[in-house]
Amino acid sequence: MTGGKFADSVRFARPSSPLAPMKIKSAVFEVSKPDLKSCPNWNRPEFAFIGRSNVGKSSLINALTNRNGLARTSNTPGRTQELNFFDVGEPALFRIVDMPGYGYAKAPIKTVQQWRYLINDYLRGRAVLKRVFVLIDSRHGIKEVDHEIMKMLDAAAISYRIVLTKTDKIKASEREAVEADTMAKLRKHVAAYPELSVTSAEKRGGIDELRAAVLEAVAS
Ligand SMILES: Nc1nc2c(ncn2[C@@H]2O[C@H](COP(=O)(O)OP(=O)(O)OP(=O)(O)O)[C@@H](O)[C@H]2O)c(=O)[nH]1
Ligand SMILES: [Mg+2]
Repeated sequence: MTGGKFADSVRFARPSSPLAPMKIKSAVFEVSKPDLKSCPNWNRPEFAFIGRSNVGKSSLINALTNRNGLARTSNTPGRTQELNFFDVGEPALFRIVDMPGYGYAKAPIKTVQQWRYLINDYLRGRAVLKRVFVLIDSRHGIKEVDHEIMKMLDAAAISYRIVLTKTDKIKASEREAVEADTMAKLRKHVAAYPELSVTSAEKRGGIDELRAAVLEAVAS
């Protein structure tokens, strides 16, 4: 991990143990935008969280930043409808972007198309996008619609990391099976990071490790 500006912006809570979790000192909502062209022309790196509707994107952002209610969550799929930008660090060093979900079959076709265009435009056209976190519900594994997004990221040479979510909802044996299946699938994708993050926002499982992965990507 580097020092200087980076070390000033995030607090490393390592008083006694090198394994103590790194913390994010500050995270604030900045702005919501409905399309790529209205996104501000910022120069800080961005880290986007994408995945199917209801996979737990907003909940995971709240867990990572230790800020309940920072990103709005809901039982009803389709809660996040625009690109939501959160400024992280003090002074601000990078942005986290919460995105609408894809693959929500019950939403009106026009709405689904709009989200799809927004996601594709943003992922392919955002110069400051540094890494994408692709969330996969651990109960379902990688579906065709996830596979399509992963292929698009491969083609655009955007590096991404797969994150399994909601692991508190499955048994340990099911978790092992979905981890193995997901690893086998992601090895076929050139832009996918060859490791999995396994998380539960609800029980805080894997959150410290994922936060470390985000902060390492920021510092890289
Ligand atoms: N049990 C459990 N529930 C979770 C977890 N993460 C999210 N949820 C629940 O799943 C639902 C959807 O979570 P969100 O964070 O709103 O999901 P999202 O991907 O942002 O959804 P959209 O914005 O609608 O695409 C909410 O009811 C959350 O409380 C988790 O780790 N465990
Ligand atoms: Mg959301």
